[in-house]
Amino acid sequence: MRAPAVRRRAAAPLPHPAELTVRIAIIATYTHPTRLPGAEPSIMQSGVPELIAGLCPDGAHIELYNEKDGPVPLDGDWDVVFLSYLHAYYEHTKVLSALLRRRGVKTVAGGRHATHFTEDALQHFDVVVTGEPERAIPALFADLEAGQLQRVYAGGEGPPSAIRPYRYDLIDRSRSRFRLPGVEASRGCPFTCNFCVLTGHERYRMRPIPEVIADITTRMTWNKALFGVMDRVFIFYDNNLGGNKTYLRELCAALRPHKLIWGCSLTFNILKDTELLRQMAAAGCRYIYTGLESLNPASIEAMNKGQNKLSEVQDIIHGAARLGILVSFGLLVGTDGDTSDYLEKLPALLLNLRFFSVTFVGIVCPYPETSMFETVQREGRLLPGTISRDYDGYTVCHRPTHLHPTEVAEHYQRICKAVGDWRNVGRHWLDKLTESDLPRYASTIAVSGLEIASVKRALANPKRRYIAGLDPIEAWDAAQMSTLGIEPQRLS
Ligand code: B12
Ligand code: SF4
Repeated sequence: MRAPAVRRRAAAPLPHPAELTVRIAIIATYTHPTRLPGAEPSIMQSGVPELIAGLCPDGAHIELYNEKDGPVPLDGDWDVVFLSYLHAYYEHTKVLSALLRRRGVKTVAGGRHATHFTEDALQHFDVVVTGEPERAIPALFADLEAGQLQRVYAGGEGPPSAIRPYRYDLIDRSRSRFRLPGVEASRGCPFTCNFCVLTGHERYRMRPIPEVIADITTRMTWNKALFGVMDRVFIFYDNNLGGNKTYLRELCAALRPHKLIWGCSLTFNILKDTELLRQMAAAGCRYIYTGLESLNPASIEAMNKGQNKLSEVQDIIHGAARLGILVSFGLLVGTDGDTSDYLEKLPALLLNLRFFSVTFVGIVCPYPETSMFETVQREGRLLPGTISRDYDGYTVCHRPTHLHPTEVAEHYQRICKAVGDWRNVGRHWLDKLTESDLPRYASTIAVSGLEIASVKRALANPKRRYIAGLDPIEAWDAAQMSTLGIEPQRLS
């Protein structure tokens, strides 16, 4: 066991906290939807490690890890470990924290789950940071240096100009083979979908455009893997890059001269604005992810997602493709508007629309901070035995209005198989490859086919039931929790 000493540089006078030579690891944790062990290296990874690294003292020794890329060595010589996790990774992250704390390493939790469940997290981590990290992390290091580490640092919601440049230089590409570099231009979202963890919590705020461009053009490091296909390609991490049209137009104008290729997430209303899409294409956008969620009007209404106009879906997909942008959609099953009849027909509806690029199929999840959670809890519809691990977007955690949980689970598996089927991927390639000759459009289409095929990877565990309370957590985590005396977080 090693004492959690904070190393200082040898030279006097007393160093400013900004110069502490503390040894830090920053880990974005991960557990797979199948609940089987195994990594899933991919383009999409959390950007939190390089974000927090940019807020750490100069001179600190910093290592970044994304567990999605592979296991993290827990015997590292670190003083402080920051852990970022989504709700479903909480049980696993508690285990990692316990193993690190046993060796005297200080652990710091942060993110949306830690912000909502601060008291619970305090039982498992030395420090909990709530809200955004820009003010909290420097304060934490100043206190660490002074030997007065607090238990909670409340970051709140800061001005977007406070976002510091990400430490792209610390990304280890030998571990993160496929991931693309990412940047934030905005935070929050102006919409209020009933299932979204942002709703009512995160106002839409935009960074000054020169700072975004400076990060991209002077600090970003490119992934040279895959024979140059990913060279000079990046993603925006924004939940909704289109939250303010004027800002997006100006951002595109500023990006255009740099001749880069990028992808982003934004909402349906932007996809209808052909002129704006044209400007995005000219600025290098080749990929847009949108939460379409459903092709059933009653389900869209139940989700409070009125910005999605279903009658326009087909025009939008093919209009964007002609401009050289692939639109990929996410679909959710198990919402209150869903019926067995609609879910049965869904694969056929997708086929009729020539709409093959669904890259995410999920089961709608009542995250505890959402209005959806309030409703299903008030109405006694949460399934008994639900724990945080079940909040992964692949597990039925409540009883929808018109469906039994087992029906949701069955439809979900059938739809994943249909969407991820190689015949569907083949149709996607045939349909889209010729729609534009803009540079990199073809490689976007080719790579996205693999993303579509990956939808069925969530089904790789034949024992999985996809219903809260019925699927055990990962064997390794369960064994560690039993040894360490850690209880799962019960949500119902
Ligand atoms: C990359 C990504 C993924 C990756 C990697 C996830 C990972 N390992 O963390 C993959 C592909 C695995 C994934 C999967 C899913 N994701 Co996802 N994903 C994202 C995405 C696009 C970017 C995350 C990111 O890097 N953001 C940039 C960082 C800087 O911001 P941030 O994560 O919001 O963190 C802020 C604070 O919370 C805080 N913070 C976060 N961690 C920490 C840690 C410390 C120590 C501190 C101090 C601060 C801190 O600092 C940040 C700045 O304020 C976000 C959208 C978004 N813009 O955030 C969705 C998002 C996180 N995903 C979401 C969802 C719903 C899912 C899925 C269910 C499917 C889906 N709809 O896409 C699955 C399953 C997740 C699960 N099992 O629970 C939701 C929220 C989920 C949740 N549990 O809260 C988001 C917010 C999208 C949305 N609006 O619906 N996702
Ligand atoms: S549009 Fe997307 S990010 Fe915005 S509230 Fe709805 S689900 Fe959340």
